[in-house]
Amino acid sequence: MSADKILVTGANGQLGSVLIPHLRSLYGEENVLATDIRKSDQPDAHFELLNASDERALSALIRRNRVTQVYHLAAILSAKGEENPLSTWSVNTSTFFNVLEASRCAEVRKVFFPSSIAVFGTNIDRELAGQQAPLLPSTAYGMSKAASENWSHYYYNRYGLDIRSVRYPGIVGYQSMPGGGTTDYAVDIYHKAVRGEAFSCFLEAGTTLPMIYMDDAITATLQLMEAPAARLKVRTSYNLAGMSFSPAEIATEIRKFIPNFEIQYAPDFRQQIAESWPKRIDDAEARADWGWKPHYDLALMTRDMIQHLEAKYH
Ligand code: AKB
Repeated sequence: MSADKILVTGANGQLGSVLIPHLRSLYGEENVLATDIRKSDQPDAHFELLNASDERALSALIRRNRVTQVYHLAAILSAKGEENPLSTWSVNTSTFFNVLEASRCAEVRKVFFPSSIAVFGTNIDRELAGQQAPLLPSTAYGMSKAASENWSHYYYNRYGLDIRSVRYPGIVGYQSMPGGGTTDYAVDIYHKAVRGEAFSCFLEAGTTLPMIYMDDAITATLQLMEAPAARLKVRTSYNLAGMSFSPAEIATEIRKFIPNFEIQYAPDFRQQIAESWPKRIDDAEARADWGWKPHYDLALMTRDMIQHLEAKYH
């Protein structure tokens, strides 16, 4: 079998920009094609502009490059998505359909699709969301992810397309900034703290949400994509957990390193989104099926974030 050729959409985003170097070290620099709707500010010989809503362009690119794996990361996130729900639905689902169809009709062997904890709503026990909990999302973003999960299941069963997916919690990392999500505060807070600035939090002090450290998110993604297909029983999307914490808890942890760190609370519309999501995720099936186990908790993550951001800012 010839070498894998990987296509990543949404390559400039929070996850893509960190995942791509990992993919390149696994598959070879020239075998990972990064694409995004906007040009990257980093020079990259293997980058192409691509609007994944453009079915023909996506399909041509997949064929031209003999792509065998697609990581479809392009999406509008939960908070930004509420500004224009219909266009969020349209962008998120149309790009996904384009990936599904282009993959099915070409030589693509595997697709990675990021789902989210946003697929859950207030109809479940928010203390711990199980793998099989019914999905009643509160946002257009969540609805687009829930529907896409079902379409993944459909393409797998009907066409044998090997689509793999996790429901990411909020991703926290020092390498890149998120944009348009409800969990974004958990990245921003570290940047403000290390720069010696006070932080105004758009969620209330006690709002607990599931989160994961970037290193663990990357490990989980690669582990799932490398797992033998026969072991994967969930073909919608796997629950994935890292840790859970509230803004007050992260502030307490930060103060162990930066004692004079100040936080104020000014909840906005994102509070309601956060309150519709579970506080904790039960990822027993990911652990059993492909050996998932997170490494980072809040204390370890905080130490690492602060160390890296100190080096960046001071
Ligand atoms: C968001 O906040 O929208 C994302 C997510 C949890 O999917 N980070």
